[in-house]
Amino acid sequence: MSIETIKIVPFDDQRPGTSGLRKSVKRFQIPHYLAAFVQSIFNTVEDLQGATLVLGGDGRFYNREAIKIILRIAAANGVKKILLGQSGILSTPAVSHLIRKYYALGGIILSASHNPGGPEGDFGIKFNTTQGEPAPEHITERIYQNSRIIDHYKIAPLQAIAMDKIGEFSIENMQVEIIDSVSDYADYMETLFDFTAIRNLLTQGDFKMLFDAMNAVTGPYAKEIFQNRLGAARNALMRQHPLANFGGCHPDPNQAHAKELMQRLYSPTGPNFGAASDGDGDRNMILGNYFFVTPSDSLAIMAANASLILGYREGIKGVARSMPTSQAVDRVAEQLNIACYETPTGWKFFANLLDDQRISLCGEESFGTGSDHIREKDGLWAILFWLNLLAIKQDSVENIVRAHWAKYGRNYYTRHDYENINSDAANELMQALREKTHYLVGHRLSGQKIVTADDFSYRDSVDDSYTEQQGIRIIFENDSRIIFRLSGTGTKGATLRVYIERYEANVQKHDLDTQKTLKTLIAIANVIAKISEYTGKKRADVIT
Ligand code: G16
Repeated sequence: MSIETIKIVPFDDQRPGTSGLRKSVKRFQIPHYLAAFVQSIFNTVEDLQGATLVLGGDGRFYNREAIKIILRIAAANGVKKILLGQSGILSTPAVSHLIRKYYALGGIILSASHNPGGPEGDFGIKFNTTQGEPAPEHITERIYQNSRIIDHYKIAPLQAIAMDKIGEFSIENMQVEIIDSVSDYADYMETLFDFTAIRNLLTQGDFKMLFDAMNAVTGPYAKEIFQNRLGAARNALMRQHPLANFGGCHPDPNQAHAKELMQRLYSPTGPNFGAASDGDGDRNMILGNYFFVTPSDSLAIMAANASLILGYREGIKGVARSMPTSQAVDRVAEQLNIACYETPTGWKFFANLLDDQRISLCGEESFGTGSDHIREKDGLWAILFWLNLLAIKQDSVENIVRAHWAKYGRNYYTRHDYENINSDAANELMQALREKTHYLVGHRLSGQKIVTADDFSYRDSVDDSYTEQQGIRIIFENDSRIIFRLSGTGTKGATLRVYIERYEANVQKHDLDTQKTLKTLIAIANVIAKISEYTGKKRADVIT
């Protein structure tokens, strides 16, 4: 073996955020930057010697270069085998599934998720553990602490790496198996959903669907699942070819960034069903003709209907949502008489609840829904769930949502994002709010009494781990909420997220404009947090 040891000076900015280490591509291209972080992962993870790991990414710029470096470092650190997606491509949900299916020690996912790609865009790396879940905070913190003191990494010599053809080769003593990126995942989906019913929906009658892969990782998965296995029409997919810069788009499946999809759905001749997923395939957006389903409602509707779906026929054990996600699913859980957990933002906080079989479904307002089938949120899974539901109910997306509201009430919901603001100003805004929470309880604002004002903290009921400062909550006596939080996934300055929610039981009032009906709460949020003063912005940059 001719393993080299490369001496380095540690980097001081490798603390993982909400979902792994995300930085600009340019930062990752600095010599030794990626290698140092990968070595910190390997220094931290136990039982690495002789282990199998899964490796792949969303195909963004720098994916292939990063894979070549990671393979050489893995070989030098005693990894026995790497399962690598063909051409370096694997969606985040597919990695989670492969780790579980092949009993791997863990996996490395290369993605900055919904952040833009290309040489001027972002790159990212995250480590998932044995159950296929994002590494919990105590592991990411150990990786970070290691990254501050690391003074060398080990690497196998440079060699040609053929990652485009299914097959096997070795680097030193490590075996690399190039696997089909799609088939294991697609096979798994067939066990969870009634593909015959969905195929009938898509091929008989005049039902039309349109899926926007946003030139990101899910294109090949969508082609195999929707077209090859389910018979969707040739024109049912848009932007299905993965591109290193996502065609210059922001691969975030929401109303602001999937504009063409929105336009095509908001048309009298538009499809009955529309959907999109993000850079690495874990997020989803669900649309009907002239109709947008909020991610929070989507979770609630899934929970209410899960027992109709093949993989969940036995019923669901419990549900969980991140704190800023609307409380729509809480009402379903109450009716089903199952537990409902409220966790901090970040999929990793669901992992213990899933592993301990306390919950079957979980979701987040940030366009993420998933279940105990893997340990990541799963965009195509959510879309298949909806298609399966449409096939069973033989009704429109809009009617299904309206019937749900009629039964449970409607949680009007919006999120206002103030992007790329000065980090110091953002932290000052949050600190000022934190101080205000001490005297807000009991006060009335626009006639509504505040019953809770705090900075959300969470104690994990499975392993007793504790997390604090997870977002300022202002909750009113009528269940309305205003939540303030700083994003943990951005790479430029800070992003302030303001989440606003109001519950409406009266079915006669389920057809109001969301922004208008939440106007008073939005105004209160601006005043309490002095948003314009701190950010210099009069309006949010993105409203979803
Ligand atoms: C990541 C996490 C999600 C989380 C989201 C929040 O999503 O995986 O669990 O909800 O970040 O983002 P922020 O901190 O910016 O609000 P993704 O899709 O970027 O991996």
